[in-house]
Amino acid sequence: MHSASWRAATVLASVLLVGTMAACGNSDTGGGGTKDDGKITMGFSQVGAESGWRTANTTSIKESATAAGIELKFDDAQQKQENQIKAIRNYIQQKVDVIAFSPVVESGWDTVLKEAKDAGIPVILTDRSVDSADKTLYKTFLGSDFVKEGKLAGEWLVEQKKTATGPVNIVELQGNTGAAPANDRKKGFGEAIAANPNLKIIASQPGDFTRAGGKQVMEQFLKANKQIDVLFAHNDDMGLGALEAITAAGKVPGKDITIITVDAVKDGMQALADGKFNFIAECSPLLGPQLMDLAKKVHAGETVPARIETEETTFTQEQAKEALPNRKY
Ligand code: GYE
Repeated sequence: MHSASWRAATVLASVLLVGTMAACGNSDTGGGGTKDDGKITMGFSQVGAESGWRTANTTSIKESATAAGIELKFDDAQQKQENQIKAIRNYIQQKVDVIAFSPVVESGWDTVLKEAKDAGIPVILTDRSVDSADKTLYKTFLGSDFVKEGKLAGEWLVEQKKTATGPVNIVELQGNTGAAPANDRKKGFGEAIAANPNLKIIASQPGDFTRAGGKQVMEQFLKANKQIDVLFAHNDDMGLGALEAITAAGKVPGKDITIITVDAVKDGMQALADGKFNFIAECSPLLGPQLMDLAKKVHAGETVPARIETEETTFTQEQAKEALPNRKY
């Protein structure tokens, strides 16, 4: 019921957005813009380039800005919150029309968000959320339900291991410390596997959402733990890095160790189709078109839904084989 109502909200949000786009379509001022040239300027602060997901997300944002006629100022924060805060302050100084960003961590944004609000610049949270108590500091949050992704991953495992009579040892590769998808995927997965007391997380460490991080932490896990049955990696890239460590340890990924990841980028889907991964919960990086629609709307002073959720699915090995030829990212 929860997911059905979210779906309805998402559909409703899309309908409203399409309506706005149509309404703005013929306007030279870009939806009630106050700038001389009528063009909306967006300042976007990106987390970094840590994963295949992030690369696809950046491409989506850049291409959609061009398609929507929005002038994009783009900054790569290299996974550092201080760089994001600096970029946002620059955008405020430059008096951009809209600020959008994907917060590298959840906490510590109140001051800079307040500065944007005081300057009258609307902020759109993209992909990841913040934990600010004051919800008026931003207009909306566009992105996935990360708890749900973790839950879907955990539920699949519960089903796979329902006949297990002894302990099932799970290791977990977390995203960067303090990031919404790391916190939420951990939570959702943990809640789902609680259904079977045989399923135990024996080690859990951040691998920073990168291949190098995934490889390095998996090496440590393999050294420290004799029996590892399952790996849950918070994204494909860490899972892909872990494959190298697993193979080097003389184990067969996808067989000796069941591997579950999140994202479903092309390389992850290939590993799944090849039998090296066992299950992926999808997380869509293609947020650009919706983000640009939202920017036009908030710039025009229209009310937008406080939360817009991305539609996602899951993939088994068979489903990955089918989906792979048409996968765009
Ligand atoms: O899953 C991971 C990326 O915030 C949803 O960040 C995003 C996550 C994604 O580095 O691959």
